[in-house]
Amino acid sequence: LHNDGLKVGILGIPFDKGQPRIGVGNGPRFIRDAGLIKRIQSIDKNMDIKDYGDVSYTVSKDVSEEVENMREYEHMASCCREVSKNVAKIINDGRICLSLGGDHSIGLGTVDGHIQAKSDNIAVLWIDAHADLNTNKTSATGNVHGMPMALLAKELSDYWPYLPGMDWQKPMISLRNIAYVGLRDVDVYERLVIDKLGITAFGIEDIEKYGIHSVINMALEKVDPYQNRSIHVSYDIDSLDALEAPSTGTAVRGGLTLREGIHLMEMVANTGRLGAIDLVEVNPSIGSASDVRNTVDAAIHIIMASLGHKRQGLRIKKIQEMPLQ
Ligand code: HAR
Ligand code: MN
Ligand code: MN
Ligand code: MN
Repeated sequence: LHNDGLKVGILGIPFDKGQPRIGVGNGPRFIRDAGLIKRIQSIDKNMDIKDYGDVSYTVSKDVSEEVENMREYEHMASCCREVSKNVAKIINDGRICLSLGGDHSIGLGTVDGHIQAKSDNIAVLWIDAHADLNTNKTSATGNVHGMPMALLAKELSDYWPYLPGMDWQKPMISLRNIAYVGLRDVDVYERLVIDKLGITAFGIEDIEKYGIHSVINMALEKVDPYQNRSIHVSYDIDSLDALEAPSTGTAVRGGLTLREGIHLMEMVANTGRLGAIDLVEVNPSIGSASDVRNTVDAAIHIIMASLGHKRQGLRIKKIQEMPLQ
């Protein structure tokens, strides 16, 4: 079996201060309560799964200063520092780190932890309707979940003011090793940066044109040309169409189908180099009970595909694997 012996570490990050809506902090609990561990274990009974619980943090004194146009900066900075440490530890334990958000500002901490553990040798797929590439000068909202990519990128470090208490965070990833998939709601300045710096970005129009399979092959070819990097998939649930995943803070119609989301994760799983996954922006306070069920279920399907679950449409289990009557 391809994934026999896979080791996984689960980290809950119930952080909601990167955006204005309440509820997204309950994402980890809802995803766990929907049977996450049992369903992952069903992929392979030999898989070694460890739940590391939820990250907690206190706002530290060195981040007490306000930063212009960054709401709840001190919370984001303090939380992400803990997230980074925890993610690095899980990866150093030899596990694929599955981080459950929380809003997407936590991506700063998860990618940073992955960078620390793999000494820079990572590639990032940012699967999202949004680019999350604003600085505090370009953001129209001040919501920090729209900023993690700009904080992570080496090439953008000169565009930030001094950020108190963020000295632990080194913008070590080059935009060369980052690709977007699923974009369809990008701000003017974000678009300017994408074009000017030549960031690999596949908008929803590209998926329409080339199909998800080719798009992911092209994206991986760009960010990991020698096929030797640890892959980080930061999966914003709002990359999916609003009908597939309605319970999220900034839903956008016309997005990925769940089939496309699953297929792209199967492709990443097949590389054998998946190092970390974030599953963010599931907000159980938005929509009806069935909206929440659908959104959480979509999240679990995405996660299962990333950990080696195979759909049984073409490939039926071998006869030897069936239980004897
Ligand atoms: N670009 C907008 C902003 O900066 C909205 C982006 C945030 N929405 C998300 N992130 N869900 O992917 O505020
Ligand atoms: Mn505050
Ligand atoms: Mn996002
Ligand atoms: Mn988004």
